[in-house]
Amino acid sequence: MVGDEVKISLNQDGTGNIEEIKPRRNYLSRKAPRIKGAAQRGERLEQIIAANVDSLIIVGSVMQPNFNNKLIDRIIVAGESSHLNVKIIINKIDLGKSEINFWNELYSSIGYEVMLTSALSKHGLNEMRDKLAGRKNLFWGASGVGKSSLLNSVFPGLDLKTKEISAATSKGKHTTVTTQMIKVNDSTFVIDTPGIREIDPYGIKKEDLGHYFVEFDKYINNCRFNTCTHHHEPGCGIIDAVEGGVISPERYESYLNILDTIEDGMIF
Ligand SMILES: Nc1nc2c(ncn2[C@@H]2O[C@H](COP(=O)(O)OP(=O)(O)OP(=O)(O)O)[C@@H](O)[C@H]2O)c(=O)[nH]1
Ligand SMILES: [Mg+2]
Ligand SMILES: [Zn+2]
Repeated sequence: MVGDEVKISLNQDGTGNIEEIKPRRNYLSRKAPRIKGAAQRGERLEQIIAANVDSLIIVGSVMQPNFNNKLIDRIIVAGESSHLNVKIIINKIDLGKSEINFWNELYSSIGYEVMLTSALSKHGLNEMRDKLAGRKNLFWGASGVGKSSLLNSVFPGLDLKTKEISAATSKGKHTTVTTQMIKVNDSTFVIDTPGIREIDPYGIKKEDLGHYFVEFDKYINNCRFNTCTHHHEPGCGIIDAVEGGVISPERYESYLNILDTIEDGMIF
């Protein structure tokens, strides 16, 4: 996988063989996406995106395509369950910013670093470069939000392929097709990935999902049952906190939305 540390042996002709894959410190994965049109048989397998990552940089855009908080929350769950440091970039702020303050404040208030950027007007790019320094950073998000454009703008010379989004659907065209890691200086790496349409986090049980919504943590001990899924159970500390206005309804809705896609009693 991208990010794996391996031992290789060199052949005389300059090619090499992988002899050993070092144990992974962590890795990011999701359930392998459904194949369009194909009948789904059996379990969906785990698809590993990259290994040994320090920061997961989740990228969304103000518009073209519209900011998709549900997708962001799903990616956050994948990152938290892999114990990665998670940061959020809201790109294309040159296209308008007012509605974005809401999301900026929401994610900041629960402890995530949020960067507002524009690859076009260059806003926020110095801050972005500083936040990436000394780490292995994986960029993930929907197609067309500007992951490759941002990387090109921050690290001149990268020359990653980018393409305009579809005028008809305002969706990206899946321009980046393979995941690649690039060393941008002695201690900093970036991993550009293909845009995703959907993400189902892999290997999460219903009763564990709440742990990957970081702001739920304080209230989970108030739940009457320790297997509470914060859905309908009486005496639920999370539902109380949502009703009391201390957990955002948008985040709780995302939680329910993901919970709904986890099959009962299964680690999927
Ligand atoms: N207005 C504006 N357009 C941007 C900005 N960043 C990127 N774009 C444009 O958005 C389009 C998509 O950018 P990409 O960098 O290819 O997006 P991506 O996230 O890498 O997309 P995939 O590789 O398909 O996942 C391109 O036409 C970019 O020029 C920005 O900050 N502002
Ligand atoms: Mg790209
Ligand atoms: Zn509960």
